[in-house]
Amino acid sequence: MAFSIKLSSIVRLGRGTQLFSFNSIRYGSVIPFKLSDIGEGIREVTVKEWFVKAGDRVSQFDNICEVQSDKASVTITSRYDGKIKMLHYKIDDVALVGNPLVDIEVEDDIDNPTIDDNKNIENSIKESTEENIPSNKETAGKILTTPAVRRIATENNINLKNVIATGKDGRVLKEDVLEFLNNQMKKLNNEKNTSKISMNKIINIDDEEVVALKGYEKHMWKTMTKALSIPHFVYSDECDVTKLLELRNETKEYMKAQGIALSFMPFFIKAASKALVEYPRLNSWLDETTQSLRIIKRHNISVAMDTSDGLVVPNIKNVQSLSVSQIASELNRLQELGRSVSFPLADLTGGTFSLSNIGMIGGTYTKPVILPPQIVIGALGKIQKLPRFDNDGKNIIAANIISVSWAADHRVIDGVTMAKFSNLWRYYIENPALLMI
Ligand code: CAO
Repeated sequence: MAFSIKLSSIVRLGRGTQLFSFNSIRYGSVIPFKLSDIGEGIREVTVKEWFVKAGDRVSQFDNICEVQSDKASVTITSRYDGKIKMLHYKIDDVALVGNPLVDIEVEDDIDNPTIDDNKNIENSIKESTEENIPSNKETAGKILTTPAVRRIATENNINLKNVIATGKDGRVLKEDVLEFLNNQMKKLNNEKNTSKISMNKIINIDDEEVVALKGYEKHMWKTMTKALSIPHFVYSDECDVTKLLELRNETKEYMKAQGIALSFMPFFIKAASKALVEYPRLNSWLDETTQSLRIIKRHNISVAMDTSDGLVVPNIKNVQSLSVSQIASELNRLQELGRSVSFPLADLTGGTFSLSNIGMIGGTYTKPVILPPQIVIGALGKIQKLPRFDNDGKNIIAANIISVSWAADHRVIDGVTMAKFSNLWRYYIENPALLMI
């Protein structure tokens, strides 16, 4: 469910007359279509896919491109009818909010107008804008103009004080605003060319490559730097997963027939949720400013996921109400999104407790890093066949062992609570039938 930016561009000019849209003010005008503010404090995005190329015709709401911030993927749709003149970025380039994504040669509502038609349009604009000027000469911060022109300026983040006015009595005309826009475009293109030249200078060294951090990598930088200030208490243990292996082997094929790939992870997740029922404080967000814990009843379990674009941590919502197979199905869905690296924002936000399974790669113990504002993360090592004493303590048997390491924010969680939680989690994992009830 990627969200799209959809803005109506119909301009109504006085007395309810709908004359034309802003994008058809002048037939053939080239308009920089800028990346709008997409919320969540996102200032820059990486361009992941173009749905258009130069020369393509687009209509309002047609898909232009897919961009990815450090939080989500967003499909950008056209605000204009017209022809794509130029794409400002290549795939994987970083685009800044407020800067042009593409140039669009906008079209008039009237097909192929003749010069006279254009004149008529211009005239009707003039007439209508004149009609819209209030009798007391409406001003905006002492700038004399019409509401329609002011709206165009607002849509394009233009401060009217910077526009050279050529109208009567210093009035800013829409032509002035368009001229200003054109100049800005030229300036921006020059700046882009200059920065490209200096960047080439840096990376054209034979034995080095400069790689700028992007998207999820930048997010990892931010959250992990923030996590540095958290005093981590780490508690590790091992757990016999022999019964779990059997249970999973027994059910795996059946689940596969239902279209669900069942790994160990859904059991680890369910066991964490069941243990959280007993230790609800661990499912919290820490508010450092008010020094308070927000204990959350929903178990939105975040799962560290390896993707081609780096570490992403989507979460499975309301695990407390889900069965193991429902968790498996949700995990499959997230893994599918991980393959195309296109997570909707909703899957990436709201996590309350984290698990990281790195065991399919290897490793025994690891020290996981907490994902603030959460306060606990668990990490799993590789399942290994290891010699262990049986329950009587007399015979050595081949046991299937997995190690688990919990990291807790020691400002708010003490070691004993973490150890008790871990024991309960281990109990569920060693008696996995309980997870199916
Ligand atoms: N030990 C041994 N085998 C394991 C295992 C473990 N701890 N965990 C999973 N496996 C097995 C699975 O059972 C599966 O085998 P089958 O094909 O026989 O079923 C295989 O390894 C691959 O598993 P998977 O990756 O498809 O599925 P999963 O549910 O176990 O894990 C996910 C899902 C998203 C956790 C995993 O794909 C992933 O991305 N892990 C990396 C997490 C990570 O990057 N952690 C580090 C964070 S800090 O940088």
